Amino acid sequence: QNAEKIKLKHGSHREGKRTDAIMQKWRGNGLGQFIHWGLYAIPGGEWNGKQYNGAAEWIRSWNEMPKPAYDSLIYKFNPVNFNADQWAAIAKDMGARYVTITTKHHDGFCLWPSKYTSYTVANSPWKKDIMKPLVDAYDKAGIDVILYFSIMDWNHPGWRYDIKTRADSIAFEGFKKFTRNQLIELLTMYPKAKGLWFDGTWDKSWIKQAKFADELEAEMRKLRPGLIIGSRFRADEYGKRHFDSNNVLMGDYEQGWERKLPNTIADVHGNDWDCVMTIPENQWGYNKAWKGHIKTSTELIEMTAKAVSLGGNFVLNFGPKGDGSIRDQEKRLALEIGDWMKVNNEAIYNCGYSGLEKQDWGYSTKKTRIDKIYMVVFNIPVSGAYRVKLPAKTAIAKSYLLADQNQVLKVEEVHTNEYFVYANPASQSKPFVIVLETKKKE
Ligand code: FHN
Repeated sequence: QNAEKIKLKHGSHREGKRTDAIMQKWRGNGLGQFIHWGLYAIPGGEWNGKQYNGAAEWIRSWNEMPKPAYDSLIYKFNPVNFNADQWAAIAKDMGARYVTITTKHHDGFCLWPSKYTSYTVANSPWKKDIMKPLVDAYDKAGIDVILYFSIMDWNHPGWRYDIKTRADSIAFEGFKKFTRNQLIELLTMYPKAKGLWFDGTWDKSWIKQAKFADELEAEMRKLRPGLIIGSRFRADEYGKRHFDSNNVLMGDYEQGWERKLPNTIADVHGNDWDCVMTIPENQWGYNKAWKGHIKTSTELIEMTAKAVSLGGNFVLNFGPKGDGSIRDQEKRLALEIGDWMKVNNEAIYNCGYSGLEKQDWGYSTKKTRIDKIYMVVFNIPVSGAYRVKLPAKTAIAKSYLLADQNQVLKVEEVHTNEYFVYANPASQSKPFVIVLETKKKE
């Protein structure tokens, strides 16, 4: 469409994907881990013997939860079983290549000793910085760290949902300074962090700050060249979020895929994106009583493959307990995913959209810059024949199972550029990968 473009001062500042090495690395990560950890992990979704129905990290907003009682959880924050190296090892074994960690969620509690508020780890019985050992441990494990930061802050006296009066405006100006200070502080204290993952940016008060947020973003990018910031940070001057008033993505990647995945490549408009996913239903922070459907490792692997096949990354959330340990169910799932990744990660890392028509057996990914296609199989055809349609002038040079490269598979061209690959995997209970090495057709 040739719709006339609106002149925007605070819209997107780039069209198309970033091409620098830092972003290419991010794009090729495939699988990530999300960590939601804060004071909410202590009640774990329960207060006075009653179970909160919402997400555990939102318990402060529950009528039954007295705000002073929540806020004084800071005096109970003493995670004696916290071990940053163990967390990083779990992520590494799972195959995660980046991690997003909540430095501060909506409750305003800071996992780093911020100088700008007293509501931090420094004033808890634990006293010590949590972010530093985490950033160091994940970095040592070769996992990139992204800092999650909630703009909405229930603890700050200047926070407003909207700005209606002059008093609101004065209060919010103070809040904006505080927010800027904290962000510069985080980037200065943790220079290894590769990006910021913003949240809590949907309220009117923040949406009205197009100029401030745009300038702050520019300042942060200048301070840390290559910094990755998604589409949740700021709105344009018309209050449009994620995509500006000209429908151009704001930020380096689309951050709208929360607990859902796109279905076709058209859904992602040629942008980078990642999907953040919970293991149970909508629970991010630790909840003692997971309810409803708990995703299996096979489902999570399928989501990972689907995300990569549509050019995105898949980020799986963990909610460590108040004492710093990670629940057994999460550890088990991480191990199961990791077992699969150890054999099949070639189909996930540095892979993206294959350009091939979707087939019923699963999802296809393609290695960047190499003529290799990976067919990640979730539905086994009774016939043993896996249909694949290649672009014109492309042929299959060789096909084999990623788990057993000696098993060369029979390939038959059934129509021009349409093939059957015949496979008989040893185990039919796990997803598996068929590799296609392609070549130019003579
Ligand atoms: O309200 C939060 C929620 O608690 C959680 O942090 C998720 C993660 O993407 N973000 C918000 C909801 O969009």
